[in-house]
Amino acid sequence: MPDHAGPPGTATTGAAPGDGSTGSRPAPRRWAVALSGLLATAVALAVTELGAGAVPGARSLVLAVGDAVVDSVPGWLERAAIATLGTADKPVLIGTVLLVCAVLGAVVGLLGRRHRTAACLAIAAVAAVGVVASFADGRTNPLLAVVVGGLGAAAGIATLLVLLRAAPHTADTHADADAAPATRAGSAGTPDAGTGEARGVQRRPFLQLVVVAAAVAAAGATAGRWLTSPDRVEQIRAALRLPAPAQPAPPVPADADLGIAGLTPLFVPNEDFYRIDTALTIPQVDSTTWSLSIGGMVDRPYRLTYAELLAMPHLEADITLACVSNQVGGQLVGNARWQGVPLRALLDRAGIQRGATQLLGRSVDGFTAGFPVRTALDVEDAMVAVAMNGEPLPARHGFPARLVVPGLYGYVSATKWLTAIDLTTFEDEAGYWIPRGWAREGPVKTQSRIDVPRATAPLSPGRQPIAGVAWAPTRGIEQVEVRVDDGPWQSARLAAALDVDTWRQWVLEWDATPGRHTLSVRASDGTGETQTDQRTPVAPDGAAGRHTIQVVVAEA
Ligand SMILES: Nc1nc2c(c(=O)[nH]1)N[C@H]1C(S)=C(S)[C@@H](COP(=O)(O)O)O[C@H]1N2
Ligand SMILES: [Mo]
Repeated sequence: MPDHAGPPGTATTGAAPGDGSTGSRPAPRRWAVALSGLLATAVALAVTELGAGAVPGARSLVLAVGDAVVDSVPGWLERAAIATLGTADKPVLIGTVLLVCAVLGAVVGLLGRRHRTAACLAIAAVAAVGVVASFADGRTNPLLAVVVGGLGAAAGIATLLVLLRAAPHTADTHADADAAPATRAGSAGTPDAGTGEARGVQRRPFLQLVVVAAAVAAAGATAGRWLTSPDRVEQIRAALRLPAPAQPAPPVPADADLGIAGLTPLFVPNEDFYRIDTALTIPQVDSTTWSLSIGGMVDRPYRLTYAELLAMPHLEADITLACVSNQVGGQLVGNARWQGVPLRALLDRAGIQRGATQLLGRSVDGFTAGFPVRTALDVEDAMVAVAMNGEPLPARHGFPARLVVPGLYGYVSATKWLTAIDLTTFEDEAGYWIPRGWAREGPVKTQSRIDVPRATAPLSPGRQPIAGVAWAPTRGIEQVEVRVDDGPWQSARLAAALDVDTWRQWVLEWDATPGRHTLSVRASDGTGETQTDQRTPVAPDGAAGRHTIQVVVAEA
């Protein structure tokens, strides 16, 4: 009696290690090969995850595929997905990629039932898709992607071969008495069944290997995710000490924040600050291995580590950041105190070459945003920021470094998880959103918003504030006016101005009378320009129009 305690099938597969017919030899059971393929794919993915976590500059192939999907779907579909799925769009996408991998894995296993070489090649092909997706968005070092993908494929193929050899057969002449009894003899309904031999299904050794493969996959994936986990980067971030800025922001006047209940605070706390980005998962960038390169059309390209960036003289500035997708009256705008290195200092050191017209920021996640070189040099306080409201940038707002440029919408300027600043031209390369239907240049439009009263809140008659915020970064807010119903435009009281780049709170005391009322606001910026009444949609260059709300005041 042959001993099959070792990897079963070693004696029988020697004749047909690869493709080709297995002759009269029984084929492994379908469920077993499907499971083998699934696990082989899982092990392959886990190894790529581990590689992505362990090697700086490498990145998850699963996420690369997800991002490639996001990048290649038409803009309208991306917006529709965001509209219908909301913040669930990203988990749904990643889940879909994993599900497709699982199905492909099972199919690969079934293929491996009779065609092992083909199945091995199929696993390599799945890994290759991930590698190619990594090339496409250019966010990983291509060589690292090949290495990580290759290791994953090798691990997957090895797993597949081991499991296929061990997979129980529909009929097996070498039935092992210790294995599960042949209770299902004849029930499989395969052509091989019913040879009259004792049919043992060698399940136990196979299932042991299944457990091992599943454990390897789970451990690899967990370790890989841990290495890039928020917890780890959060620990690094929490231990950081920021230098005192060489050029601190001017003191905040006492009456810069009116302190009205329900009114957005002058500085939006980091936890409440709006977040907009295309990232599937918040990039967790290790500041100890991160660096920023300054290159392209410059005389002296160079690279800075995080420590070097911290060692340069810092500037502190209060800058209101706005999203081009902000609707009139919307919440995609916020004000924070930023600290970082002035862009001009970084550019002077590199020496900008004649002909460079665009400064393109590149993110570790492949996102890019570009704006005129002139803006980078002329707009005071444009910076590579490392801190937000007195703490290192939160991961979701771009840790370890991001661009902040007063007066420009985020989509053309505020690159988070910044990894490179390239001097180029607008003809040579366009930022992420430009080919997706957004304007090449994105100056922030003068806007104002009513925060108080809330349109939905029940109001009682009598004296109460109408209050909100108004912004026109780089130009400043000169005047805010409020109109009740068809009355005259009345000047609101403005909070003290911090800076032209900072929004201003405003308030108008209103003697509310019972009934339904329409409240409108309009701001005038430092150039004397007043907000237009003409509403335009957010695309292509930001919403225009005045915020108007309806309120109902109860009877006394
Ligand atoms: N890497 C990266 N940076 C990015 C984006 C992005 O999608 N990816 N979105 C930009 C846009 S559209 C805006 S409005 C701001 C928002 O910055 P916040 O999320 O810190 O508020 O980030 C900008 N920087
Ligand atoms: Mo944005």
